Amino acid sequence: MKLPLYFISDVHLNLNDSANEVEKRGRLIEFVQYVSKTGGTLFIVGDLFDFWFEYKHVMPKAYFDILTALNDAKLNGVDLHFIPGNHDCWGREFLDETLFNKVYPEGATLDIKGKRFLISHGDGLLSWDRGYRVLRSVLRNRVFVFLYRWLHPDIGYAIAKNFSRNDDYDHYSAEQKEKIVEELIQYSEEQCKNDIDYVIIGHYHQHKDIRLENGQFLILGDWIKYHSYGFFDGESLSLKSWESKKVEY
Ligand SMILES: [Mn+2]
Repeated sequence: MKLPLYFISDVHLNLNDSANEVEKRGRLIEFVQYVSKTGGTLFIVGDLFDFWFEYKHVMPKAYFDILTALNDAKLNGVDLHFIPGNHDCWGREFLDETLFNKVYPEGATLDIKGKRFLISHGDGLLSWDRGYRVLRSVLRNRVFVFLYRWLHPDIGYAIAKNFSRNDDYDHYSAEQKEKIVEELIQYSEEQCKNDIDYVIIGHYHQHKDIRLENGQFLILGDWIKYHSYGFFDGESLSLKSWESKKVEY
């Protein structure tokens, strides 16, 4: 595995070109260009796209700028690894073979430099997510995907866009957020008792770096509010916020 390792999640790239979206993309491309200079491995831990659905011969053109930046980084020697999220788990050959070096549909457990990493998007982990876990298995079901693929792409994307519009990523109260984090810490503690050193997830749009008794737990934040990324240099794991580093190179 090429070091250093970078981890990002929950960019939620949209199909529109609003001012916010343009700013978000500019920032992300700058980050990807930075990674391209340092080299290493970039893990995208889900929900890079607010919606990605790939047809046999068709893929969305709205993401051209990001796809190009990622491909440039790859041509420069950066390895690109992808853990699909709940918004972008419908990739096919383009994501699996053309863009990414490796895709882990169910998350990854990896041994790197003597540390055992557990990396997953993190959706469906909470005890009260039971209904969501059923929905999740339907949405990832082969029959569902097969049928959805028969919709005209413009219709398929319009439906998804509509769904996503109501998806406010920061609608939990402070109390609810705390409850979520508490439960996720319990989950991570369990994992770290079972020989995992680092648990890294996204999805919850919270920005947390928590030292556990037997390990460390990162919730990666997002690229809507935090512009955050996990960083492992071979020695230690940290959670950073992206500040423009243009002047440094
Ligand atoms: Mn998610």
